[in-house]
Amino acid sequence: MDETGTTPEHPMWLPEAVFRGLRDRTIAVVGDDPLLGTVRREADAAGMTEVPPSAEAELTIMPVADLATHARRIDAAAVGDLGTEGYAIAREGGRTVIAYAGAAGALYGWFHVVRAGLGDADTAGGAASDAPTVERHVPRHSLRMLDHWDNVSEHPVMGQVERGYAGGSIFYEDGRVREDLSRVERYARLLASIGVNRVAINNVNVGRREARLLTDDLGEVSRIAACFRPWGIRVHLAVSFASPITLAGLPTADPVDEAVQQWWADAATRVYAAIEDFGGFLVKADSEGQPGPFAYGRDHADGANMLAAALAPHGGIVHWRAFVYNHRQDWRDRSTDRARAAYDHFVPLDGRFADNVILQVKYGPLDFQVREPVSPVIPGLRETAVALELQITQEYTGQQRHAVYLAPQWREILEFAPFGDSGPTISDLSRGGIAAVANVGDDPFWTGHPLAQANLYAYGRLAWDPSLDADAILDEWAALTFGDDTTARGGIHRLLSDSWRTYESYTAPLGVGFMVNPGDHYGPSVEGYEYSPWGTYHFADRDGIGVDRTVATGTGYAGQYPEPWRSVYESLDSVPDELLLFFHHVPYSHRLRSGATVVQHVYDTHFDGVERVRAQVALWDSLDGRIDTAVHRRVTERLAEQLRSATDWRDQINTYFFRASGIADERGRRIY
Ligand code: GCV
Repeated sequence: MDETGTTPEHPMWLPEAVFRGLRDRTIAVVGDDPLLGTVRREADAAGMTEVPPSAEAELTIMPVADLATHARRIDAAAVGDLGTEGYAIAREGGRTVIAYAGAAGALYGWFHVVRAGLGDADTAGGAASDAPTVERHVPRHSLRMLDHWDNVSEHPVMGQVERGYAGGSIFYEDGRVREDLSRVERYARLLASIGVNRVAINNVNVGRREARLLTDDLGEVSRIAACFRPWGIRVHLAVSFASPITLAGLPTADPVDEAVQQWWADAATRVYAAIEDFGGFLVKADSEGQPGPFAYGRDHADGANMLAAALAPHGGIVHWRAFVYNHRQDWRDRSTDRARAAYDHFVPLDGRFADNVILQVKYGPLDFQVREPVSPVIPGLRETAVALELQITQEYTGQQRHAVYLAPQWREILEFAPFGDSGPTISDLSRGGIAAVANVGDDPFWTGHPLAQANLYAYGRLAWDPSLDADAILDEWAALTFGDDTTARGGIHRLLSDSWRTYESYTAPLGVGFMVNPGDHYGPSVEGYEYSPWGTYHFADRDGIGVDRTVATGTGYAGQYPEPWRSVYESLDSVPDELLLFFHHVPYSHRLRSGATVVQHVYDTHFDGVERVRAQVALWDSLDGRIDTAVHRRVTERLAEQLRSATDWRDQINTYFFRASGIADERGRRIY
């Protein structure tokens, strides 16, 4: 607490201490792009001394094109093509050179050096005789986006940030854009340090108030864009497909109507007049009550292409979400399968989307569950740019009250090879980049649970390089955030490293999904969605549980995958245990590949999961005194809630399965 009685903003992963090793070192910066200005200001704030370019500066940042002029004979051929955002690092004799082709590369190279350090000053002044070795860093995905589900005004049910667990919006206050956007500036810097380059600043559920960001509030949006611009980040807006009606009073929003097309074209022109580097539109259409082209008998290619045409002259992009399904399903109807919906809607449209349309696809076919198979839409779309959508905000993974490090899950998704091991991965197939739902708010710790900051950090690092190891990212984040204490860092590593699987172990088992409280999606409610219209059922009865999604006897969803996965998922002999109940309805006594029966697996994992949380609590307690007091206190509170909630999950799930199956725990543990 400070003297005003409030907890000061916790600095996330760039506290002052991180810059210690740069103080009083020399830097030469070549170039005059505004992003180089940002680098100069950063270096100055870090206590570096700017010197004219010469072989002796300890850090030189220069364009590849000028490398020949550098006395240290860096091989420009080894640097190769860096694109607009890549950089190369050459180190030799205590000197470091960052070579860039586009100015954003200089900024990312700067943050690389902040993370990795400048090297030992004692070796400075080494001979300029040997050409230094060169390390290249080029982002794997050129669009690395964050989607904020922020409402300008408080939503009566969802609050200001839909599925936000970290307080109010950092952008809006009292129904308008905040006067003081200094926190957005600090946020932009943090995002740049992990390579994020696009931010959508409002909820995909676009209310009437939010729709006006596109028109009346452009001046305000442009203030937000100005906070992000010095950090190489472009701003996008989520727009409502019905805007021509709701904002302009047109009688229709039909995408083939010329007046509608003109309205969007004019809207885009006005946006670009105000914000030259505006990124584009993000659209949730015909989904969960949002308007869309279906109302006019048009399809989603018609809708997306109309917006794309409006943005194309300005270089803008449409992110069109594939999250389209019937949310008014009758639970009695066993022929409709929500998991099929995105593929059924979008794959037949493949090849019809304009070049500046990106289809944004959630990683799984349902909705950000702790375990889902990877969406078959991504391999299914061969001629359309696809962006993978992840969820950093922990809607179904503990809502930033449970410590759940999500990078291991994201790594599994990114490296999944839908056509078999020798084929492309999901990362390869996500040609439109990666997007993720953001997890920050105006909370002093930014993310509610201070340890949830690791997820934001890991997202940026993986979007840049999906091959990075999840544990290595965790250690990098812990070192930047918590400093030199190796005991503290080791403890944080142990607490978080496997926490996604811990969470999975005490919640919905074997890929069956949901079982959460309807509405807020927190805590167990085994039958919460069973008779609802939302299409997420587990079909448990006295004999068994799970959804038959096979081609042979079920909904046919397994057939949306290419081989080998279609066959792997289709057969009980090959389906991975963790997805068994997503693909098959089986008796409780069905034996998993692990050897345990389904019901015994449920008991074992749920008892074990709670013990694992108990161990996390003890571990954290042991770090008292080693971690900033306010951070320690907040995490202690959250862990207490996690233990309570995990116990609740264990007891409800175990009891449900016991009552349904009548099969006792082999080990005779307490079931209610
Ligand atoms: C923004 C789920 C969430 C909604 C969210 C929606 C989406 O249904 O519960 O809050 O709405 O996904 O991704 O559009």
